[in-house]
Amino acid sequence: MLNKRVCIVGLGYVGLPLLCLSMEKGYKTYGLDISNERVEMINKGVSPIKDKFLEQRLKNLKGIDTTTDSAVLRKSDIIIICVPTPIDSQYNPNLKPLQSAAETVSKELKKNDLVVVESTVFPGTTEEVVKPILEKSGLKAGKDFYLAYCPERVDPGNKKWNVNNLPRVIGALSSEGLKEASEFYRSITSSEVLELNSLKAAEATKIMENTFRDINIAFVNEMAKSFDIMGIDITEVIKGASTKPFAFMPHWPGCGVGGHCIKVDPYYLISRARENGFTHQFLNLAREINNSMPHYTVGKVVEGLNEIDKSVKDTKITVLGLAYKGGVDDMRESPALEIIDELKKLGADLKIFDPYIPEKSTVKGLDEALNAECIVIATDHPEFKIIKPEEIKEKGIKVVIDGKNCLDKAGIVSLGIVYKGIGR
Ligand code: SAJ
Repeated sequence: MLNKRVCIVGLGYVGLPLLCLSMEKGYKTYGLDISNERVEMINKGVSPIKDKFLEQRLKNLKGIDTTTDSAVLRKSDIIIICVPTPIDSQYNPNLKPLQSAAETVSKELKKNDLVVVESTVFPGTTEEVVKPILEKSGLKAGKDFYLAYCPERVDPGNKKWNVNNLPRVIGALSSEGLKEASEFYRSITSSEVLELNSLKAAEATKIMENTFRDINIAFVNEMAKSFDIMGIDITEVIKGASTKPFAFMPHWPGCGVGGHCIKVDPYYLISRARENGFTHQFLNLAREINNSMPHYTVGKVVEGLNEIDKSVKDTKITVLGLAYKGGVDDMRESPALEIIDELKKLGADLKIFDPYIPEKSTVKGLDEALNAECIVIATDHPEFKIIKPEEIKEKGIKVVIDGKNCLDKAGIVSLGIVYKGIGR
């Protein structure tokens, strides 16, 4: 297998770690991306993605060979497509990056190549969208070249699970393709590689994993709204329920669900099922509940300021956090952006601070950010979790809206400051 040459198409948070791993395991590995800037950085051993693990790996790699020239595919036997599969403003799947990557691969496809798609798609995409494009090469999938699907499971910022040790599932068009793909993935990961009986089963696996997470978050978000009215601290209840050693899996309420996975993937399934005449009521409801959380959080700002006889208009409010989750610099689909938009419309005198995204922050540091009458935690960055109640008091902050339930509520309330969490 090691004599096979690998090309990773798309060098983002999925493709780049895979390129590193493939090289570390001894494969001659090329990288292909559309961004010159990204390719130049990577070839210098610099990661375009802020991730300590990845930055270190790139620094230790010798002979990094990435390019924007698709001719590199002619030198490759195993081609792994790791391009984004976003949604558009109407929440419809946007397969353009995947289609364009497939067009590029198709032009250079050779007999006996193995093409693997890792991007998250709806069941049927590899067979109905990617395969026809690849077959424009004149080669027949399953006969002249192999076609497989192996969903990416990269969790940005996760210290425990990464591309080296994540279990993988694989589906392929033919049994030979399944064998080829499994052999490759078994040669690079220390974990289980499960062979599934179809491309669609593998595509549906990833969608199910992430949809499962979305509905569980919607469940706790709805419970948070209900418990808030009943004066029950939902974080206490989740801690309580988590002592049950089976059949309960904690998820946490918050100001909304962001990111390019959990918020996006359910729409891929919803839209595909709709085309097949099935309506996912439950998935749609979960998306509605999660999409309602940014507005719910702004409602808490209005309520909190009302308690000190103030309105949002002209009040000094700081939104802490732009990223969609703590510890990352990714703003894609971030609920913070919706909260900011709504507070701006209400006339707030707004400051924004995210230590991971200084270029979009309106202040340079946390100290300046805390010069406000009201603060709104929109991202659970570690730097925000350690903000002490005494510090809040000292800065003269009167209202704290904790969109991630990550601050010391009791301490803040004991200092006479108005605290509103999400379900606490
Ligand atoms: N969130 C909640 N409550 C929760 C968990 C998350 O409100 O209990 C919010 C986060 O704040 C964020 C969004 O949901 O805005 C998504 O958070 P996430 O932790 O799911 O992070 P992602 O989007 O990076 O999801 C990735 C996914 N990994 C892949 O798709 C390969 C997902 O499958 C993982 O379950 C998730 O990481 C993880 O477990 O961390």
